[in-house]
Amino acid sequence: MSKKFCNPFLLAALLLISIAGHAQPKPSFRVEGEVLKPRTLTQDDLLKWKTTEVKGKDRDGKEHVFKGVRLVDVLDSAGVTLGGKLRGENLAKYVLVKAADGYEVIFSLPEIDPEFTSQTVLLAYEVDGHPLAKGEGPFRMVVPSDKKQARWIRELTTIKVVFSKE
Ligand SMILES: Nc1nc2c(c(=O)[nH]1)N[C@H]1C(S)=C(S)[C@@H](COP(=O)(O)O)O[C@H]1N2
Ligand SMILES: [Mo]
Repeated sequence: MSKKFCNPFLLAALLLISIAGHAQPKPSFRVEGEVLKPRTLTQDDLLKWKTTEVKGKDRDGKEHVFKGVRLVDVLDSAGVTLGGKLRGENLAKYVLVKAADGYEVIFSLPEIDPEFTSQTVLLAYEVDGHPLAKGEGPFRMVVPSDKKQARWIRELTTIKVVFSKE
C-alpha cells in the first residue's frame, strides 16, 4: 500500500463510504417457483427492459399513469411456460404474488399472456412521473382491467409460479 493510503483519516473515510454504500441494499423482488431461472430483480434491472405505461383508475377515483414493466416480461425473463408453451398441463400453473405485509393475490397465466389476452398486468415502479410512495412501492401491481383494485398489490416482494396439479 502506498504511503498516501496509510493516512488513518483517509482510511476511516474510505471505511465510512464503503459502509454507507452497503447499508441500503437496492430494493428488489424475487421470481421463483416453477421457473427455469429463479431470480432477484431490482429497479435497475427493470430499467434495462422495455417500459410500458398504462392508465388506471386508483382508489382515489382518478386516472393515473403508471410506468413499469409487463408482468409477462418478468415471467418470461425467468423462463415461464408462456406463448406457444402455454398449453396442456401448463395451464394448471398460476402466479402467486406476495407483499411485505403478507397480502397475497393470484393471476392465471392466460390472464397475463398476450397470446390469450389484450389486457396488461403491469409491475409498476412509477406513478405520474414519480417513484411509488413508501407503503405503496417500490413495486406495485397495476391491473387496469379489474374493476376493483384488490389485486393492485402494494409493496410487492415475491412472484411465485405454482403448479396446482398434485
Ligand atoms: N400489500 C397490500 N396490497 C394491497 C392490499 C393489502 O392489504 N396489502 N389491499 C388490496 C385491496 S383489498 C385494495 S381494495 C387495494 C386498495 O387498498 P387501499 O384502499 O388501502 O389503498 O389495495 C390492494 N393491495
Ligand atoms: Mo379491497
